[in-house]
Amino acid sequence: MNAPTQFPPAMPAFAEPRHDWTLEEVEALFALPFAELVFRAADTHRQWFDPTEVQLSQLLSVKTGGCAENCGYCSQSSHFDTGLKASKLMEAADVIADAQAAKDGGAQRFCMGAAWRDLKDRDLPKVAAMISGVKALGLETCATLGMLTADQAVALKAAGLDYYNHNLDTGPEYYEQVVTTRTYQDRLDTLGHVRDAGMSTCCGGIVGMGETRRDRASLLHQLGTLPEHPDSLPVNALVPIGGTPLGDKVKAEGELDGLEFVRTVAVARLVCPKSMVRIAAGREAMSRELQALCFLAGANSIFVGAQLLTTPLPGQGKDAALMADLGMKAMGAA
Ligand code: SAM
Ligand code: DTB
Ligand code: SF4
Repeated sequence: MNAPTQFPPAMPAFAEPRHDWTLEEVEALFALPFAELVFRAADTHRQWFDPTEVQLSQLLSVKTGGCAENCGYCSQSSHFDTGLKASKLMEAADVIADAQAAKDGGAQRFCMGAAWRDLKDRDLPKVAAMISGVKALGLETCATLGMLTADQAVALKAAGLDYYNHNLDTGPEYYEQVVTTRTYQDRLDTLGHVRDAGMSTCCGGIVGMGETRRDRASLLHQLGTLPEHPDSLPVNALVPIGGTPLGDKVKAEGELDGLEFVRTVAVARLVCPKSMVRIAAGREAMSRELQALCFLAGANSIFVGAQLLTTPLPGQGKDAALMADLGMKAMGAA
């Protein structure tokens, strides 16, 4: 009998993080046979993590709607009529009470999101009070407040902020189809300020906005060639919002195939092997089987609770049942 052939060529025995990825290499990963890609991603996943553990974050929209940016997917942009009711910045005490409830529900990280183009210095004291209050509960803290200056990043770090979420959203080539009120470089600059201030970065993007596979590869190429890979890498599946240009486009043209979402998760795991790869937005519309495939392909983080910022999540009951059925547990739990 002949010896089994090796197909495709062997992967490196140990997946050390690299920062010199070429776009062609990332595209070649996307093009692997599905089972080979998922196998490689699963192998890399367990080189760095316990594959039965999942990190749990909970979001709160601390300032909803009325945003000046024109992100073509977003329910909160004032450029589009999405029917969302805007509200002003929450009081710190209310945010801290919500964080306590999130902790009681099992969340490890609490992320405060604001529908802002950028953080204004006048809002900094209130935001700092929220962060220090949440941190005092023993939760990891995360915020996503739009663009930051270098000084603001230092101030947030001093208040007790562990993570800052700022997404690249898509590859540079598709970017102008998504948003025109800030540049790709603006996003990279904010990420630089976050790193320089000593905070951990949470940075990813959205798939299913009508982009090509090359655009998805280009996003992951950008993330994989950053000076430091993101500590958390959210892969959002577009939640199509009626009234937004991209939500309406996707409703008319059809949503991204689930297997392509799994491929994106797997390539994220291979390109950024030590990052927490999160199945972020859109999980409510995913079957249990699709989520299980994502975990197999290297996802190890989710948002829990009833909702993200303005869109629903599966919720505690369904998530607990899925974790139990998959034999998975919260990261760090006994
Ligand atoms: N305003 C801040 C900003 O954009 O940087 C922070 C909040 S913003 C809502 C955070 C991220 O949520 C966006 O960068 C985008 O990746 C994601 N997001 C927003 N709406 C989405 C949607 N409908 N579907 C999927 N992801 C979405
Ligand atoms: C991220 O990448 N996904 C989260 C978090 N960062 C802030 C936000 C998803 C928002 C989904 C749409 C909504 O709920 O409004
Ligand atoms: Fe504003 Fe953020 Fe929504 Fe863009 S994604 S419109 S910056 S809230």
